[in-house]
Amino acid sequence: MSKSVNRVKAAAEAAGLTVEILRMPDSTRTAAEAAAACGCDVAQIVKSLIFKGGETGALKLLLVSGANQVDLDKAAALVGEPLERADPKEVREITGFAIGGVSPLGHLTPVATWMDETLLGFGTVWAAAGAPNAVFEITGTALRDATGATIADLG
Ligand code: 5CA
Repeated sequence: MSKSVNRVKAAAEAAGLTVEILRMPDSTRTAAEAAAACGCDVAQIVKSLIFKGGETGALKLLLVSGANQVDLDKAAALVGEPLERADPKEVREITGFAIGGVSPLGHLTPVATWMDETLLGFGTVWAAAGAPNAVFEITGTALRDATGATIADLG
């Protein structure tokens, strides 16, 4: 298992979660691909999107339902500063995850996190586990608790 997948596993265990990380035979790099691989609705896929604060330069993590597009004005109001898309190289260096495999859990650096309220509307959701073919299934409330995310209307 890759280092970044192991970090997700360790973070889940540290949070008291019993999650099974699945390595899929097909890509789960995008929400649509992940939904096809997991056999779930795209709305149940957790997009782990990294943005950068325009004032502080700090990275922010937005966990967004695959059915929704982030409303950057709403998100900026929640976060308290304008947001821009983070550069993939910086994402890799600071979070330890490459785009397509960014997980809600197991970041190298602690990151302030918000979670789309839509994700609480399902029995379970599926999130990336540190690689573009690795996922895990979790309830929305467990995901919120494990990440310490603030629930918000992000779409
Ligand atoms: N593994 C799946 C879901 S389980 C996944 O990681 N989906 S994702 O939506 O969280 O990650 C793909 C996202 O990465 C895209 O929605 C997009 O917002 C972002 N992304 C793709 N290309 C770039 C890029 N060049 N720079 C910054 N972000 C990017």
